Amino acid sequence: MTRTTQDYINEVDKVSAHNYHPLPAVIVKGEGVWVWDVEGKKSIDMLSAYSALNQGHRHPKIIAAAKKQMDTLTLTSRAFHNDQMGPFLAKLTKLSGYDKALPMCTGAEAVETAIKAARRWGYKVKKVPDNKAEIIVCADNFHGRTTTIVGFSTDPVCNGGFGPFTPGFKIIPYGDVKALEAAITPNTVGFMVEPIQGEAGVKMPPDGYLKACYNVTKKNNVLFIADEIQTGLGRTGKLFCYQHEGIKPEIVCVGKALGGGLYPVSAILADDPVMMAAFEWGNHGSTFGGNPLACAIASAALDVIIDEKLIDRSNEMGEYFRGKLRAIKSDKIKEVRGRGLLIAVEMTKEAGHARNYTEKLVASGVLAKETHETTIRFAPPLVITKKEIDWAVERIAKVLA
Ligand code: IF1
Repeated sequence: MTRTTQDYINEVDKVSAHNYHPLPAVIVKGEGVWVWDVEGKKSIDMLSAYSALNQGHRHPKIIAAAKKQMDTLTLTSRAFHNDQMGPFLAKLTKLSGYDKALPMCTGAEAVETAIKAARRWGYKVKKVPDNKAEIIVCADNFHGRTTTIVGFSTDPVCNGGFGPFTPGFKIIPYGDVKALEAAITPNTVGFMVEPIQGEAGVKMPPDGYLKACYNVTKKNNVLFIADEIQTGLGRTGKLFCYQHEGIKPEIVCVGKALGGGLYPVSAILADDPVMMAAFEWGNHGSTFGGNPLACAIASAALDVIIDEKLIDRSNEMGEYFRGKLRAIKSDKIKEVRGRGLLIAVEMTKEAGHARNYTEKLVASGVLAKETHETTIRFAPPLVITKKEIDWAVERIAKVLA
C-alpha cells in the first residue's frame, strides 16, 4: 500500500523528538525552486531551507562537484591536510576581502567560533582582565541553538528550561545605537548583530544603523561581528548584507548557502590582527570542519553564486516580487518589506495567526513559513525567474486576499 502524507507524519510523531512543528508537506524530490511531495504534488519552495538553498535544489554544478569529490576523498579530519581546503578558503577570502577564514559545519558553530575569537582577541590584544570579556547582542536575535547561544536569546521558546547559561553577554534593543554606546564598558570585546533579523520576522533596522554601530565599536576598540548566516551570499542583493552600509566588520559568520543546499558548511572570516591573535595550534577545531567534501561543495556553491550572477538576480527578482506582493489587494496585509529575496509580508493583527495562511499556502503549492504571529516569510532560491514568481503570486494572492 502506498503511504500517504499523514502516514509519514504519524510515523515521525511516533519516533522523533517533538522539537519541531513542520507544515504538513512530506517532500521527496527537489529541483531548482521546485519540490515534489510524497503524493506527487509539485510546489514552489519559498523558504529555501531558511536561505540555505540560495542556489536552488540540487544545482547540477554543485552536485557534480560533490559526486566527483565523493569518488576521491571525503574526510581526513584536521589531523592531516587535504587538497581541497586551501583552494576553497582562497576563493572565499578573495571573494569576501578578508585575510583568513576558519571553516566549521553549522551556523551555530560559526557563531561559537566568533565568540571564542572575540574573547581571545579581547584578552590578548585589548588586554581585558581574565574572564571579564563582555559581548553585546541584540534583543530578538537568532544565532543558533547551542547552550551558550540560546543563553543570550530573548525568546523563552528557545531557552526556557535549558539554563544555567554562559555569562558574559549583554542584551540591548535592536536598532538602537544609543543603547549600544551606553552598554559598552572597558571589558566589551564584541558587538554581534544580524544585519536583518531573520527569525524575528525579517526585521530591518533603521537606515544607517549598521554604519552608526560600526563607528561606535571603532571608537571603543570593540569588534563588530556580523552574523551573515542567513543574510549572506547574495540573499539580500549584496554578497553580504552589511555592504549595503559600506562597513567592513572585524568578524563575519557565514553558513547556510555556503553548503550549496547539500551539506552543512560554515566559516568565520576575519583579518590577521583578529584571527592570528585568537587562534593558535590546537585551540579550536572539529572533526568535520574543512573536510574535503565540504570544501569541494562550498567551492562550487560560491562559483554558482558568482557565475550565475545570483547577487544581481536577488536584487532584481526581489524588487519584482515585492512589487507583485504590494499589488495584492487585501486589507489583511499590513506591510511588505525586505531586501533582495529576503521578504516578509506582515499581516494585520485582525487577520489571525500567520500559521493559518502558511497552511493554506502549502495546500495551494507555495511552501512558505510564518515567523511569530503575524509575519510570513518569502525567501525563494535566488535562481528564481519572473515566471516562477508569477506562478507563486497568483496563489499567494488567492490565499491572502
Ligand atoms: C532552527 C530561524 C531562520 C540563523 C542566523 C545562525 C543560525 C541561524 C542568523 C544558526 C539559523 C535557522 C535554524 C533553524 C531555523 C532557522 C531560522 F527561524 F530559526 F531563525 F533561518 F530564520 N544565525 N537559522 O538564522 O545556524 O546552526 O542552524 O546552521 O534552528 O530551527 P545553524
